[in-house]
Amino acid sequence: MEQSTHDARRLIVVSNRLPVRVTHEEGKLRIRQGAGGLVTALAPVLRDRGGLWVGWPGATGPGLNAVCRQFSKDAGYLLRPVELDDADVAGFYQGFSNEIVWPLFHEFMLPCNFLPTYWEAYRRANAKFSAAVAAAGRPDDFIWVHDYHLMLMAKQLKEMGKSFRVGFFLHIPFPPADIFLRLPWRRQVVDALLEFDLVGFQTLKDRVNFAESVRRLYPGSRRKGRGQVVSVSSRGRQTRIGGFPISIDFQSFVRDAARQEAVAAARKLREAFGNRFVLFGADRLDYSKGIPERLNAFAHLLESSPELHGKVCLIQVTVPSREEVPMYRDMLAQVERLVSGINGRFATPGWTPVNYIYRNLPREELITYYMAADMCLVTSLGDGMNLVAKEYVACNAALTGTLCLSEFAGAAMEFHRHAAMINPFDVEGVARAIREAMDTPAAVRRRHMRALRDILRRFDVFQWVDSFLMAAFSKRLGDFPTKDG
Ligand code: GDG
Repeated sequence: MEQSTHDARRLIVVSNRLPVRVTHEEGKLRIRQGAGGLVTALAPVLRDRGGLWVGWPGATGPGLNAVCRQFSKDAGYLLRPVELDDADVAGFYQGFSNEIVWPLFHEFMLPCNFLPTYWEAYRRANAKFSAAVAAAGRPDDFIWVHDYHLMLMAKQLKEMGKSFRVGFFLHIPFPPADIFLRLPWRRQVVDALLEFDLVGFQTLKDRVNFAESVRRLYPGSRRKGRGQVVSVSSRGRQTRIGGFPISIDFQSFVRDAARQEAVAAARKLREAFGNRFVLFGADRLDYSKGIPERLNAFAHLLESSPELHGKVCLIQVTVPSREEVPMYRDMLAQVERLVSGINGRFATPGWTPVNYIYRNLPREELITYYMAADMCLVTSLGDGMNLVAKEYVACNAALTGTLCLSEFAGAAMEFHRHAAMINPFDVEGVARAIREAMDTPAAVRRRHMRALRDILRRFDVFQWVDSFLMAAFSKRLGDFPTKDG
């Protein structure tokens, strides 16, 4: 019943970036579908309903609308580019989004730069996205807004006289109230979020944090319901809030990891490392991912366990990110210093402790590393979910690997029973987890990996889309069915 209600509606997805890569090649604009779980999960839904994706293409120039139209024809759903000017990019994207919301929501106070001009730019840019939706939307469309760049849209759409049903999903954590309430524009942000019909968070912890901020700002607010989706009412308005842990297209990773080429490449990679225990990490270069902490823990392992020299190595893939922000440039220098410090100190002929890769690998290559690694290190200091953890599990059909997972990643909520859980700030604890994994009998590893894969098989990204949409259209609160009911 519920399914048919939401199936009937056209969907408009809104995200800061369109799910495409637009590049200038030989003086012309080229457009390609971006990678990533979100677009994989949403593209078929958009195609089925004749939907629309609204966002910033990242590049601009004459011919942009034409390449978007061409892409729309091929992809089966429409792209609606929102053009941002340099001032928007500086104040809204680099400023408010990346120098305020990103650090604050990940509980890093020091990088926060609470410039009032950033707030103005944020409002202005959000209004551009809202205007694009207002112009393209039909009254019975469902608008699904993604992430922290666009928290003001439901309110702005109402101010524009539009009464769409609007849902929001936050991909990053929602911080504890004592952190969130330091935001100078906290009331405006909370008021705007409460204008959505449904606000989705990665975990119940994020939902609880949000509800607590609402309660602190509006002591008269009330919570109703139990389970995955509850409602908060404040000043006469009811908003549904829920936990919807995002996932990956599990079967596509399983398929790609089963390809003959992938199996052969993983075998070759393993041979290159011999009998060594291979640790693996892959992250965007971001302070929330705990890369220096991971390197420090690895250095501690080598320092405290000389018998492991030559027997263990770390492959660290770091993907360039936000290179225009000074703090990210500083972090790159810090990571490179740490890597060369470890290698300089411990390397011997034939053994390089840290294999450092600073580029975006093609997906097939990333999968090869996932398949070959004995342990994946996810040491986030804060993370909405962490899809690397899930992709590693999906690629480990051989059931030989161990997932080492930060208790501060959203994925911990689902995976904590079967991963080696660590506090990323505790170098001794992380080093211990690595040593223990090296000594864990194969049968125990298999059991845990199988259990992790069972969780992922049931909760994949398609189930995530379904449960969010069902919750958005249902009148009831509580839990929303999974793929198998
Ligand atoms: C935000 C939230 C939340 C990494 N290296 C390469 C590569 N990757 C891909 C992985 C994965 C993605 O990047 C990273 O996803 P994460 O979830 O780990 O992190 P964020 O980018 O910070 O994402 C996060 C997510 O939104 C979804 O809601 O889980 O908490 O911060 O898919 O595969 N991909 C390729 N080459 C690489 O070298 N091709």
